[in-house]
Amino acid sequence: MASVRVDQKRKALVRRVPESFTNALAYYFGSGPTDVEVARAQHQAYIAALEANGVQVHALEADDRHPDCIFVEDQAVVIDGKMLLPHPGHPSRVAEQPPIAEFLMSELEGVQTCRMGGEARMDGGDIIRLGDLFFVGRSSRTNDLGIASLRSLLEDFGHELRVIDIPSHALHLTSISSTPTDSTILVPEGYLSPEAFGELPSGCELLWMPEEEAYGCNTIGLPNGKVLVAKGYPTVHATLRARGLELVEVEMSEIRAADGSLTCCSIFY
Ligand code: CIR
Repeated sequence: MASVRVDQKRKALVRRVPESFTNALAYYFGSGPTDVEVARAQHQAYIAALEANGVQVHALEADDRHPDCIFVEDQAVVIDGKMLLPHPGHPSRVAEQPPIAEFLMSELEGVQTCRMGGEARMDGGDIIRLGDLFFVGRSSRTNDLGIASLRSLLEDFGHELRVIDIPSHALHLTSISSTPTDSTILVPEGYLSPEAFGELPSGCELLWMPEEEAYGCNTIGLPNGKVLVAKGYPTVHATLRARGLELVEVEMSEIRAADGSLTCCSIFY
């Protein structure tokens, strides 16, 4: 989940791969997963990598009625002890939310929870956080009413929100960017303009990657200072290593086939 700072990533919620995973939505990076057992093995390795690097993981059971249910990031947004339950932007994904919301409400006892109403739409995958500065993608899944709802939550904390228009050849903001550290944003050429993020706080930098490594720009900064990355993106890896970061690589091919990236598969809380 891209809405918590690196130092806040102690616990994560994931959801197991359903038998129906081959029916997951796939229009961007992938043309659909073909092998559920391989996807399960990759997902298990992802969980193991989080656990080996300081994250306590809870896995919810899969729900075969929801092929995209592993992509929990889209379903709940936890920010500094408060929770926003977005109305997911794709109708087929709306019913994935209740067990996720129920689990988080019991884990975060008494958490202040806002639900999105009316025509507001948002996928959690449209949010990234750089320290206490937030960016949200206006995308095919996230509309202005959804953004207004996020903005009102962030105003309670005094956190700034900047809106970025996501081009039609990308699904979410997290599909094409991430913050491997609280001072670094990875972003591919060919998707966003250099001005899209605005002026960054001092000491922060935008790292532009080649367009063909767009998928590799989604990473997870781990609480022990290492960075979880997808296998196979040499410029992303070399750029992060050159900044002294140690990488943990996981194979994501079958999850990418469903347009899912590393951050999509967890909610940190
Ligand atoms: C979907 O289209 O909704 C899923 N197949 C992929 C969701 C990926 N989630 C994310 O980027 N946060």
